[in-house]
Amino acid sequence: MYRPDLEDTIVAVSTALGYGGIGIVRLSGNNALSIADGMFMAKSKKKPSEFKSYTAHYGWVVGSRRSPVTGHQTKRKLRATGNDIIDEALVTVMRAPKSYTRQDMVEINCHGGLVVLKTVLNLAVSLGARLAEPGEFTKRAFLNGRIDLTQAEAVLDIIRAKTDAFLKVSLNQLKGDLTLELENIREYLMGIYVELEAVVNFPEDEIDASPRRQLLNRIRKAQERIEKLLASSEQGKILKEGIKVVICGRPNVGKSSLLNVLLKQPRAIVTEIAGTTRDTIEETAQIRGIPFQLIDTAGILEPRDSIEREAVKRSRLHIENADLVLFVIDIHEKFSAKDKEFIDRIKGKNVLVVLNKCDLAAKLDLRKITALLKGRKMIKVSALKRIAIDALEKEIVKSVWKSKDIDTAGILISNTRHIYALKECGLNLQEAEGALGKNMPLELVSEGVKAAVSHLDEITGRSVSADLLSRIFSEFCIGK
Ligand SMILES: Nc1nc2c(ncn2[C@@H]2O[C@H](COP(=O)(O)OP(=O)(O)OP(=O)(O)O)[C@@H](O)[C@H]2O)c(=O)[nH]1
Ligand SMILES: [Mg+2]
Repeated sequence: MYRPDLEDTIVAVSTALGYGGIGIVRLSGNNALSIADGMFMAKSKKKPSEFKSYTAHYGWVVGSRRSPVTGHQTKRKLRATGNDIIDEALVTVMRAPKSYTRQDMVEINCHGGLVVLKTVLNLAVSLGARLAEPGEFTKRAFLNGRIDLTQAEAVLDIIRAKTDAFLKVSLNQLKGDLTLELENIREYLMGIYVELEAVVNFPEDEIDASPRRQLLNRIRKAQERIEKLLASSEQGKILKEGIKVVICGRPNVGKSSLLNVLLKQPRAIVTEIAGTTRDTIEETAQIRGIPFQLIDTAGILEPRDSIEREAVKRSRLHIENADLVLFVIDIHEKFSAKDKEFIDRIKGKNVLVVLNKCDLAAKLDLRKITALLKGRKMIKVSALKRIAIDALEKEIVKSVWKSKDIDTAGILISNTRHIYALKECGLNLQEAEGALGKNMPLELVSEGVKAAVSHLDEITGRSVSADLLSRIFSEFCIGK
């Protein structure tokens, strides 16, 4: 079948742009080998098209101003034809179908400089390659059936993983663990669908009450598997996106000191002057293997100018969107109306009360706090003297991470697209179950099961619109 999006030979710099020991220019497509022949001179005097698959060859990338280079040439001859050595390189050829894209591929390992890589890239383009779009190599791997859509998405997750735990989960997905589970459920549902259709089309074989009950149980089993996948999404999303923790409290209680201690670096300015932090400060940190987005806010309550007004607006917004609020109080001070104002702001939020400055004598009446923040966990720490910081970290993790362990061996759903489709699939099964239970026509049950299957197919990419595909792959970096 002619696939226009697979016909061109594409080229891209696959390593991050910037200075590096090496940089890789990657080609994929029918003409990858002939293009490489036109720009690479191996020391062995062999052409890339003569290289064995998966062998690396040392040589030079040579630029052609007038005509492409063919085979090995002496330096004098090179100069005479207007060619120049652009870089020393190592070239690997991976022939179809045993390559990332299932097409002929060439990887040119050059030096990792911006000018070098750009020149090599332009050279490939001048020989007929087209600049690859973001994620186009992985898209080809998907379109050529080497991986399914969840595996393609896992590649993106691996590149963007913020923690070891999420990296492991994404690797499982790339290995095909999620694909396997989804395909198993699909097969199971298709079995039910085929049986239902047989009865719908040959009504003389209408099933009686007992098989109806059996069918109901089977649909429920599939539903349980979908629910199990969905249940993992809370952990999955947290591992992927991080947990938003907002540090708030009135001025001078030690919010910025606490941020610095949790980050293990002096990120925010700390002074004894109340109102030191005016803008919100956001940083990411890993606490016990879980990614956190820590946000230090201004403690100002009565803004004096437009900058402070904006700061107050931002801290309110952050509190609204927080997964966890660290409400900091100075244990060395008496409870004040300002503390109370913050308590009003964090009503209804997941709050951990941090009683800071425990290295100093306590003047705070804890009963007031307990009464106002009923049921909220409290912990005494000293950001300055680093007292009980370990315990605080444990409490932070505990208040957002409900289960004991991070199960990186299993499947964790983390992709919003998957969550949405699984929910839809579950709803369709629920409808089918309802129709079956109420003795409604089996056509309705069959329709529900079929719709459920179509949502699974959306996830794996068995049936996916071109629009969705381009949306998914546009998130990739160029060269992947
Ligand atoms: N003794 C003692 N002093 C602390 C502790 N934590 C912070 N401080 C001091 O309290 C003062 C205020 O600390 P910051 O971290 O700037 O407080 P903040 O809540 O960020 O203040 P604003 O940015 O003004 O809202 C500084 O002088 C800190 O050194 C602590 O645990 N013990
Ligand atoms: Mg501060």
